[in-house]
Amino acid sequence: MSNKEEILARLRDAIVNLDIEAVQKAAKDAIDAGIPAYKAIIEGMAKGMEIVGKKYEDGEYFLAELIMAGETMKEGMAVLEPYLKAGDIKSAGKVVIGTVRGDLHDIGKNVVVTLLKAANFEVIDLGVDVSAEQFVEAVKKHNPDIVAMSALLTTTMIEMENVIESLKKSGLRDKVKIIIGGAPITPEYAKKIGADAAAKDAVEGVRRCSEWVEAKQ
Ligand code: B12
Repeated sequence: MSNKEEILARLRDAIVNLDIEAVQKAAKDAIDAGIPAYKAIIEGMAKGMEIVGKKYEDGEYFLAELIMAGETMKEGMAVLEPYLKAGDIKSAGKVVIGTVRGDLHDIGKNVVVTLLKAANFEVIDLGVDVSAEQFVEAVKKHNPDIVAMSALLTTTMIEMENVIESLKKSGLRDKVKIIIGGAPITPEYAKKIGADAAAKDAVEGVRRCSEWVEAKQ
């Protein structure tokens, strides 16, 4: 295993072990070793979150561990965030983003927000548990290029369709591109509900947003 692979594995394991000190140390080592910050997030810490999710499914971890894993990830993000600024993608557009109604998961959304900002986007972050009405109001108020939605629960992903329907009813649907993401989201689902794209991770999502904005310019 190369030094870089070893550091990414340490980032992953620190999340799984809910070890804040270890994640901070591994995040610093990642920067020192020249690993791009986004890679440390996606290929290190986010991989750890996947394992945490599996352990929860298997009954080995409980809600308390999920919360601790979320906190550990936030501490790691805090170390890496300042280094994301040197983003290699350059494009300026405006994005309204939120986690849909009923859903409180925001770690993945926050990764997307961080990478969007690093790529020079103006981001209006509506937070979690965002209703269709709130999305519509935000689009009216901010006139964004893109609406981005996150859902982590199979029971809340249906809210995305409600948001799109509400945008249609308000005559705003064709003014924006819509991208959706989160663990249960697939390109097929995006197509079914009339979104423009689905992204499997934040890097892919931000790349897509950049393409849309560049095509406009
Ligand atoms: C951490 C966590 C929590 C934390 C959330 C803390 C927080 N502040 O977000 C807490 C403890 C609060 C929590 C609560 C619950 N959770 Co939870 N949680 C997780 C866990 C372990 C990790 C999620 C995570 O943060 N992953 C890391 C991030 C980086 O990944 P991500 O979110 O997938 O995001 C990436 C991509 O999907 C993408 N992305 C995400 N959003 C978007 C948006 C756009 C626009 C784009 C482009 C990309 C994109 O980019 C991100 C980065 O690359 C998952 C398991 C899993 N494997 O997903 C379960 C999981 C999502 N939770 C689950 C459940 C059941 C719950 C609860 C119902 C538990 C309970 N009994 O109360 C509650 C629901 C609360 C609610 N109403 O929302 C289930 C969902 C099952 C299902 N299929 O519906 C999962 C899958 C666990 C499991 N295996 O059973 N949870």
